[in-house]
Amino acid sequence: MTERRLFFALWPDDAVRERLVRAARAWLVESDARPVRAGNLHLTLAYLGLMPDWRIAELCAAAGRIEAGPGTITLDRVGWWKKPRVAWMAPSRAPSALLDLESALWAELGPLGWRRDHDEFAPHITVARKQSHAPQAFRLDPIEWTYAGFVLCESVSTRDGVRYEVIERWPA
Ligand code: 2AM
Repeated sequence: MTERRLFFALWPDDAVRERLVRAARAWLVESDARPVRAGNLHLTLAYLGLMPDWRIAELCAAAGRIEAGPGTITLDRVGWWKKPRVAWMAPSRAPSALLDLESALWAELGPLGWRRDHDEFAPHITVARKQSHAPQAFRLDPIEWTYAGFVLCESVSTRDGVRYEVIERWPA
């Protein structure tokens, strides 16, 4: 039996990735944290964890039932969480389309046996890991990101570190 580490996410286009990388580089210039590689940047909607790959079909069926609609996220805030040691970029205000999408996803995942492991959705994009101290203050030039869909991703461990691979895409 093959097990895979899976999560649903919003997957930025290349232009947004590039802006995130550039902004993170400017912000974390004096940090020894590990920047997330451009191709791995994403906004997690639902972390599912390790599971047998036969469950992918039911996840895909559940995702296919969602009707949420596209949205625009303005990433205008940076932050740092001490325990997971991650530096992130986030919207000050999450658009309702994004909140609806996350709720719709969990509404579908519940009957399949998944539970959110947190009370509140804190949409963010992790831009660096192993950030052991609070990074310097930074004013992020707002990055506008219009997304039109979401993805199911697999976290794959490689010799060069983790790589996220898109398994399937859906329109939002
Ligand atoms: P992040 O969203 O803060 O970056 C894949 O591991 C993605 O799922 C990562 O982006 C990770 O954190 C997110 N995630 C959420 N909960 C997680 C958990 N309990 N374990 C690992 N990753 C988790």
